[in-house]
Amino acid sequence: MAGKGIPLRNIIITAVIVMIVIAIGYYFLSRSSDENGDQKEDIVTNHPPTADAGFDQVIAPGEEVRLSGTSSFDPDDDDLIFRWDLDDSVDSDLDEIGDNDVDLMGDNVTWSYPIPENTITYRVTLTVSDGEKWDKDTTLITIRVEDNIIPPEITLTCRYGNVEGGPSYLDPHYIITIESTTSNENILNFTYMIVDPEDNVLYHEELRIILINTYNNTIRYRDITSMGMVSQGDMILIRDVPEIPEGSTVLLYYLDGLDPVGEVDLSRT
Ligand SMILES: [Ca+2]
Ligand SMILES: [Ca+2]
Ligand SMILES: [Ca+2]
Ligand SMILES: [Ca+2]
Repeated sequence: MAGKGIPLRNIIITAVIVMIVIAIGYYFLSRSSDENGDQKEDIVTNHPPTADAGFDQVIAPGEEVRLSGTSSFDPDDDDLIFRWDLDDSVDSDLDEIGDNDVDLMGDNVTWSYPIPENTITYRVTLTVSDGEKWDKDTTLITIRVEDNIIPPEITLTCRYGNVEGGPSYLDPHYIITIESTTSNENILNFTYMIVDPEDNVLYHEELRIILINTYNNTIRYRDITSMGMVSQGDMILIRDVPEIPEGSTVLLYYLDGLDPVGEVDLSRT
């Protein structure tokens, strides 16, 4: 029993030693191979940058747009080159690719697009490069043109005479008629002005003030067609009183417009 026990113990001890040696060898072997792997990767791998062309922007016509690519980054902290293509629908360098043009360079750039007639959106493409690898990003620049307010054009005529109606209409009046208007617009949007021949302003107020048709008012707005709107067939009646002399001019203004949308001289002929 004892003779058999000794070789068995030796075998076990030997086996354990061998296993320890193998484990230690494997540990060092694997560690050194990892280190070699890492070193190898550091040498050959340049990571590409990530481009960030910034937020989409809405600007007014004629406003300068500021483009910033400073949120772009490179994992290796390489210096980056920034190339901006300001309009992907235009091929500035004539290579038949619309979004690869070098219209501007730099991390922060400014640009003024032409003033458009209607709202327009440009797709801007930023390409950032670390000299070897690159990335692209796009941002949308919208130049918003507000809906144009188109004022009506109003044709006025003036005749002089009596008006059908109550007692004060028996006095002669300047009868101003809206002969035509390019659009029916709310009376609240208008002001009127009466200036005498020396350009002194006799009246300047909102048209709605004279809409209330009381007989004794000097000036009345007769809202005959399309109630509440300045429309063809409506009349402005001006009683022939001394403070509004012949040769004065009646002017209609729409909203805050500087130019009158209609005017007529007061004439008795
Ligand atoms: Ca890099
Ligand atoms: Ca382009
Ligand atoms: Ca191109
Ligand atoms: Ca009307």
